[in-house]
Amino acid sequence: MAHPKEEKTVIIVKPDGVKRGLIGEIMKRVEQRGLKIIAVKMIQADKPLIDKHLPKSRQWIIDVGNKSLEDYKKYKLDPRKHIGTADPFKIGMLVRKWLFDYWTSGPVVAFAVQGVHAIDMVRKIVGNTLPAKAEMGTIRGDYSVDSAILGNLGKRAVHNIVHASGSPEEARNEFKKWFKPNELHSYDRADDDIMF
Ligand code: FUP
Repeated sequence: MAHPKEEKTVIIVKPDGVKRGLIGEIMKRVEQRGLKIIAVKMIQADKPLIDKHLPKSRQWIIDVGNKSLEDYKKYKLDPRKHIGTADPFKIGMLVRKWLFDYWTSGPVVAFAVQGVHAIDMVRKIVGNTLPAKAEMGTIRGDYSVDSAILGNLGKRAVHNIVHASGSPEEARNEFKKWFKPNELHSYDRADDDIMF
């Protein structure tokens, strides 16, 4: 097992985050938490890269569909009227298709982060997947109110500014897809000895 200070995760500022000038703000929040940025790159993603990045499992697609359906339930709206179905798998498949357009609509900035409980800490900084549900103080909560219902109405993915690996397995896979081993750097942060 890697030392807790060496846990690594991937953050990707999505095209809306880049176009809104939020790259620096996102990096600042990561760095001020005591996490170390060990790689940074700007990429214009294409469809094959995003196809590799997005999970393909039936369960992930159903989970995405269910995220939408929870909102319809909460606001007592009928998903059939917006997107013609209430089937989580069908909704998840539609969202997966819209995600290609979103992810390739401009450059993204991928950065690799290392530090104590990096995966969970970064998820906390990023906030809930759906900005309308994200807490204030998180990136998604502070910079967006977009929702699944609004996205579906516009036949587009939710613009949630940023992606972050959700688990150690996801982080391992995302490192392979977004970075070459020689793109990851090693250095000491000056505040390391004081913080820990
Ligand atoms: P996250 O890890 O927070 O990015 O969330 P997921 O891996 O579950 O990814 C699902 C992606 O689908 C998110 F970017 C949000 C998007 N989504 C929509 O665009 N519409 C929906 O109704 C539900 C999810």
